[in-house]
Amino acid sequence: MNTHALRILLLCESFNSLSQRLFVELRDAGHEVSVEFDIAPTVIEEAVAMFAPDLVVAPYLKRRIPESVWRRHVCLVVHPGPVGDRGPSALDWAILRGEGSWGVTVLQANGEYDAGEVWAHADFRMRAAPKSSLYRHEVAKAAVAAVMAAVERFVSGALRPADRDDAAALLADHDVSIPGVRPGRWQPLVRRHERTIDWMRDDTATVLRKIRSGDGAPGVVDVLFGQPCRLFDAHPATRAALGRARRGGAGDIVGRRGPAVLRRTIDGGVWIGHVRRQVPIGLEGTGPPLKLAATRCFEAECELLPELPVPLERHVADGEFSELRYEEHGPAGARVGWLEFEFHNGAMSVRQCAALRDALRQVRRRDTQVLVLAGGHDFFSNGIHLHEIEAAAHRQGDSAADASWRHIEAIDDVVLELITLTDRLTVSTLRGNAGAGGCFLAMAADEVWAQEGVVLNPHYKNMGNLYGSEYWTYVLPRRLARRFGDAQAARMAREITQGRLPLSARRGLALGLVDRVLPWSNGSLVDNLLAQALELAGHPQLAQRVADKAAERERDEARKPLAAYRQEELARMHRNFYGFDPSYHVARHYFVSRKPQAWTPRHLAIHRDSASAHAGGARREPVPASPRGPEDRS
Ligand code: COA
Ligand code: THG
Repeated sequence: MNTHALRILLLCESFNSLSQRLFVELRDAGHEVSVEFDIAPTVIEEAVAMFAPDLVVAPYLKRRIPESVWRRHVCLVVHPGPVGDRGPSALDWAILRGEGSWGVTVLQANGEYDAGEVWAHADFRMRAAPKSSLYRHEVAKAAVAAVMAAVERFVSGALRPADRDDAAALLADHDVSIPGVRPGRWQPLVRRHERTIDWMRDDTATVLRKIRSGDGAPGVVDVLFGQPCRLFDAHPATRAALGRARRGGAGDIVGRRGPAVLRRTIDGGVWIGHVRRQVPIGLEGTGPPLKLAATRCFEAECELLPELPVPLERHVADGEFSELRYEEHGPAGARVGWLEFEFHNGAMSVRQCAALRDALRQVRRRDTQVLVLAGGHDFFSNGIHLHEIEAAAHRQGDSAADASWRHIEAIDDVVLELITLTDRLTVSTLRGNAGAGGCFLAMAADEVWAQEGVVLNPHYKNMGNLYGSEYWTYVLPRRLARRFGDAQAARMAREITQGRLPLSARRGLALGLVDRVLPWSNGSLVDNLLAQALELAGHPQLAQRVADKAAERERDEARKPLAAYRQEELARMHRNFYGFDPSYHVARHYFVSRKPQAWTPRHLAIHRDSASAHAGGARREPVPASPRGPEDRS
């Protein structure tokens, strides 16, 4: 047990990826962590009074921490900018200005935004990527490093922030003018016109910078097919794609591929993957403005555009934008198939599920010993596409329930394809987070390898008590049983799915949900993963493992057919979709509309849980018994 365990209150706008990441890291480090959303200043005051935290950390907060709180507690704000930077649009500006390096600063809240004393900071090199992607990778990693350093400083009794001299030197390094540890460079909120694209003037690099700076929110206000909308998810187009597209001038839409439309710029072109249509004035009641694939949002218009497909098997270096990509590595007999599916936000529509299922059917005919399901760069998968489903509620002759049903059948088909691939080993590699059905999709493979820092949410309950499918009732207990035996597995599966807390990759490893955690290294993650997959493919015991796997599948099928698991899960899902209790539909509507929450869920706000408040005790969570057996436990 950590003798310096602190009670840490996380204050955030919502339980987003950064908040979740800090939550799991702080808990893994032995601290007792509770969460409160910024509902109102009085709610924050109440939470602080109930939890009596040693430390308050604000990873994602847009409003002021009340004076009554920061005067009495050390409140550390995580600012996604380097020392000296201040303001609400830090990363947006860094992208717009093309900064080469950036950072995260942990500073103490006081009466002025981001002007308090610096406790820790960490820097990173910028990458040409959307804001959301930088936020999920570089910012999250730097934030963890800086928060951990600040917490250590707090624990070690150095209750003062970094030495004033130290901080002053840092500020000088960063060319900040205000002396005396008073960071100075205030950057205001990015205004709409600062991102507006001038298609007649802006080159491809500028267009990409503008769209990336506003991704995933608030997007770039523009017009497509005469309709006002916001643009997201932009990728540069290759010469090859432009050569096959319709002719046209800058600003013209000249082709489509998968979710995206191709738009010419003055010196090339960009793919625009996702858009949010502005709801016309007077029609606000017709539903929330949803972020959807561009080709889905403008279905009729896109039918008139040439489709510009690319083959599934491609090398990454060709730079072609596409959701699916496959390549092979290694010698015959020890070959690895590498299948990436880059689905925006990890959300999987019926179209995307079908494409992935077809890709799996195609690549299973290839002579490979290991198939890697590489997911996407930012997410492995977040399960069925909730925005698509919501959109169906507003389509004539369709409904959210019907769309949910189609989606769950489609993703189940993907999982089935994977489970029944018994003539080789399969590995899911998690380069980014996985949630809900996406987590169980990963676990349907023989092995799960995760990058350090990945956060898993292997549960559905947060989505209005959704029961879930994706054969989770097969794959989750199966995984746990291999490590802990049948009886334990059932209990742990219940705790994981009912507890509905995020888990770090390391915690996943301890629980048997993950088989390998890849530590940060200087080399590329993909190279590392590939090297390990090649080693597995060439392993002398591989043939035996594959034979064992096929035999296990046959035994499992005889004991209870996969069709039975699916049928039982879908019977429960049918009730969620079509039954009397609308919880799932309500939760989904709130999720896709990004409606502010009215309260913090009880499983996060443990200070509101009377049993544990003031007890100082750790939260209950799935605990694997010692692998040596229960008798060893005392
Ligand atoms: N369908 C559609 N969109 C999804 C999605 C899904 N299943 N999962 C995530 N997204 C979108 C969010 O709407 C958000 O959109 P944005 O581009 O407008 O920002 C974006 O992905 C990122 O989501 P956010 O919640 O901000 O990301 P996060 O990394 O901070 O949190 C999760 C990740 C998994 C906790 C959260 O996205 C979640 O709960 N997703 C729902 C999972 C689910 O219930 N799936 C359906 C059951 S199978
Ligand atoms: N001290 C205190 N509370 C804080 C911070 C602090 N709360 C979180 C905050 N830091 C994080 N940083 C900022 C910096 C600027 C703004 C918001 C959070 C900001 N907000 C605009 C406003 O309030 O008018 C609105 C902008 C928006 O809509 O995003 O400028 O250091 N006590």
